[in-house]
Amino acid sequence: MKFKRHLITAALPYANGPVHIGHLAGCYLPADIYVRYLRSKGEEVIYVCGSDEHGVPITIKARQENVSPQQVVDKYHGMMKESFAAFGISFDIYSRTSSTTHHRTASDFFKVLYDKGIFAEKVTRQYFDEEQKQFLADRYITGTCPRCGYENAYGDQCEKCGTSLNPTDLVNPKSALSGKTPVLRETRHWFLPLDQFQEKLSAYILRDHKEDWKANVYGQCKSWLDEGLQPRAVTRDLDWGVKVPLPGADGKVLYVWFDAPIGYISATKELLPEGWEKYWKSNETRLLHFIGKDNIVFHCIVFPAMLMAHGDFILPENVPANEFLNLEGEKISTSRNWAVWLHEYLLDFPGKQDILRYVLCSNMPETKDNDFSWKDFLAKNNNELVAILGNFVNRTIVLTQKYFQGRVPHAEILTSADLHLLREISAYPSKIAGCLDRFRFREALAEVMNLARAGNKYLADNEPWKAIKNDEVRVKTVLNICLQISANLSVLMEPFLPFTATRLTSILQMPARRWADASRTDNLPDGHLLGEAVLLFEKLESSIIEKQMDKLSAGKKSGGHTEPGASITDFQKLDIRVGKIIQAEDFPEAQKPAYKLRIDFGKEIGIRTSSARLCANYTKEQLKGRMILAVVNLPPRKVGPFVSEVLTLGLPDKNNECILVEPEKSVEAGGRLF
Ligand code: B3M
Ligand code: ZN
Repeated sequence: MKFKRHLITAALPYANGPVHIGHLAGCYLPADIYVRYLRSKGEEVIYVCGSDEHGVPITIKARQENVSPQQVVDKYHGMMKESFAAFGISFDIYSRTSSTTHHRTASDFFKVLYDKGIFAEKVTRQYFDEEQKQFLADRYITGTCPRCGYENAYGDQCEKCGTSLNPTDLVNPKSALSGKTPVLRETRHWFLPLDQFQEKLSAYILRDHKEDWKANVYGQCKSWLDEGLQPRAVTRDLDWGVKVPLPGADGKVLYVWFDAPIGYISATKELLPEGWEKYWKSNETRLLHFIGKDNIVFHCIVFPAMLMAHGDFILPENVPANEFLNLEGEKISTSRNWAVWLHEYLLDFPGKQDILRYVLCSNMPETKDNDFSWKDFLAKNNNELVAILGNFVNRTIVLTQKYFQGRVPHAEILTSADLHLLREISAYPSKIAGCLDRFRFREALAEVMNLARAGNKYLADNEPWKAIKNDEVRVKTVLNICLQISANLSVLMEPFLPFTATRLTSILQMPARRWADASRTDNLPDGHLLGEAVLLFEKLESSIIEKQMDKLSAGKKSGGHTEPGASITDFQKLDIRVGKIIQAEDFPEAQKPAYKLRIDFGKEIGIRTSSARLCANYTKEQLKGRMILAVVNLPPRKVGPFVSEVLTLGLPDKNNECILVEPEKSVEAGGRLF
């Protein structure tokens, strides 16, 4: 191979929600398997990823949750990072695009293109919300679809008929911020002239990578190229993102799809402040982007065009994109809460991450959309992991403990069937590697299981539990071979089932081995002492299906994922105090009816402001003098023109309107809830 090192990336997930199985199966798991395989071969490789913290999805979530975009990304970045780590996704770095390094890198990248005169500057007319005084991103405009008449189509797409739209195509456009009809206003933006890269991109994709890119990826690229590429705006009117580094560009940021892929470069810089350039600027580096199919055009066309325009960086060598994973026959949907969330799985199946890794890999949507179902999850655990892999290893270890005090017996006389099996065993690493090199993860995993199957068949054919009565020599040979298979399995399963591989290595008391070692049949020397036998997998009860299905349909009704459990220290972080309302005023600027309160929390905390939605149950007069509870150590929140410093606590009445929480007996203002 002409490459000296590998730079592997997985799509930067938007930090606007937790991670679900669709994310994992789409790119993080295949990339992780691939990276672990390369490491096992002793290759020089880094795996970089991070949170995509810019763009409209984040600002939408912030509005929904009534917090700042920074609060949204802080919350989800932490949560996503934890989930990935818990599932053994072995990033060398998991960074984030709000980092200073990223802002500088993205801004410099833009500046290089600008100085080279790459961009076309254009003034266009875009929808503007006069009430909110801001330009509207496509997703913030709804209206009637000109194609099918659906009334809630978005400015970029009608979700009913699938047509992609421009905001100006909508009949009766409305701003999602104010509900008002927006007006068209002129605004200036910078465009990347993709049309000027048409020829270079065609050569890069259609000529250089026709053979090695996956058919689904190549097909999408070809149809884009056949249609003819158009210039694309790379800036937006938004106040959240990387600022456009030009004078007079106030209120403008880089389009999220311009800055996000540069995040791969920034993350590498953070990981290797001294050594990052050899990864991005050397032809000896093989750059691979693992992504989902909705990101193909950005990674295969837009980002390569940016890299070509810049000139300093290498191009992606391959972009192994997966299709989508469905759940119980339906599209996974965050908004409808039709998903299996990783943080919830961890609570329901602690320590069983490898089962999910196994099921997702064996159903990976490599060439077409695929389905995850709980019934299949149960079957794959019980009939494959337990019955084939676990059972083989367990029988091998238990019999060795029983007959040979846990020491590897010497292989005595080899029959022709033994020799045949040994040759078969030796061929597995290259067979599995052949699948992985072509990004055929399902097939690769199936081959690992075939090795365990071969072991089971060998045990069944030789019946050491019977042979022990009159032919101990034969049993020694049989168990030696089974132990060597187990040792090789621990190496070959590692990319797929890293937790189980670690457990098996410790049962075998085997020192670390590389991929190539798995073609040997002497990884465990004669007389080597094994560790304690523990089960690698356990049977699951069929009741888990019903439980998980109930959870799915309940979640669908409530329409929100549950958050991970809080610890007592989480709770103790909240400073909840009793205070006395000293003033209540109308708050006409609030979006929903509310009062502005001034609350006295005693000497230590003093007087604080709070915006509170209490209008349904209390008049201003009724509030004055009342004792309330409030969280006093949250960041202050801007509510329109007013700064709300504390969060007043309440309970819902039957109309879901707020009732205050009051101390049951008289207490001093300032007391802390415990
Ligand atoms: N955040 C979209 C997504 O999560 C986008 C990927 C960026 S990769 C540079 O699907
Ligand atoms: Zn439509």
